[in-house]
Amino acid sequence: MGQAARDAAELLGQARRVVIFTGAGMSAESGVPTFRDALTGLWRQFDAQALATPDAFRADPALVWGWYEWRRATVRQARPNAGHVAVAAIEARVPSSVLVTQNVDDLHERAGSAAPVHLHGSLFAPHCSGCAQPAPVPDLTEEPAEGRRIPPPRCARCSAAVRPGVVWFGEALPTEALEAAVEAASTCDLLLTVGTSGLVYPAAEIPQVAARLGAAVIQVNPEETPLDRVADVNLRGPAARVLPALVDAAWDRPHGA
Ligand code: BJW
Ligand code: ZN
Repeated sequence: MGQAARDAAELLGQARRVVIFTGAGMSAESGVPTFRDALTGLWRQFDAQALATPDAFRADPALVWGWYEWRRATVRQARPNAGHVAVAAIEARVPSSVLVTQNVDDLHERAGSAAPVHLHGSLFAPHCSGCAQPAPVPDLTEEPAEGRRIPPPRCARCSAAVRPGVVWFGEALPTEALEAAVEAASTCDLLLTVGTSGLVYPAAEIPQVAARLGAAVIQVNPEETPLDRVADVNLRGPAARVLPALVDAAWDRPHGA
């Protein structure tokens, strides 16, 4: 084990209040493409930053709804990886820990995390674009409908188009979730950021808030990110390998062994 890994294990083993802050890299090893790699195969002709906007949905609802149907199907076929399981293990070890995720999948829940704070909503909570009434999640299509336009269902109450329950560019984050995340980051002694590019605001402020108020910050990411300079320890590697090793080193083995 290298010095960075030993330092991280020491910090985690001693922390009383931990915030785990996750992004798309967390689910990459489950086969869910990251946001910046989101448009694979037939979707490659589009731009994710342009599709994840209210304007795109207004201009071509079937294109945007089809993309989200395909992503929902991809996530349903995916399984939590060893990294998600390690996150749930940290929560079990440190009772006053808070999991804050930017991810719109449900892999943390399926790995045993009881109540992740979802800053960017969920693929599984569509609602009406007119009256905001929650709409039922559509049935699983047999195959992910890659590259297909699918017209969104209509709201049972007002007949406006149903939209994905995610936060698009230019939209406000859910107030309760953002407040819970800021509160947790302001009062933790350790923040563990995993698999996020740290490019999208205001979510990217969360690790910065923790650091500014004196918490230690550990980052897990195979690549460099703007959060490198915020982090006290950078663990360069994939979440499904690095996180289980970190948990083992923090609690299951004597330090220095
Ligand atoms: C691995 C790995 C492995 C790979 N293990 N790691 C300040 C400055 C400039 C602009 C702004 C600003 N403040 C706000 C803005 C505008 C905008 C913004 O931030 N733009 C930037 C791009 C510049 N922000 C907004 O518009 C936000 N709203 C807002 O500000 O509202 C203001 C307002 C207030 C009041 C009223 C009205 C308005 C909303 C942002 C919403 C973001 N939504 C998305 C889409 C969700 C739905 C969907 O999924 O389709 O959320 S965008 C997308 O990015 C998604 C993600 O949650 C988010 C973050 O991405 P993430 O998770 O970091 O993924 P990637 O792909 O970027 O990175 C993956 C990382 O994993 C990489 O680093 C890899 O190396 C790593 N990795 N394999 C570990 N195995
Ligand atoms: Zn409606």
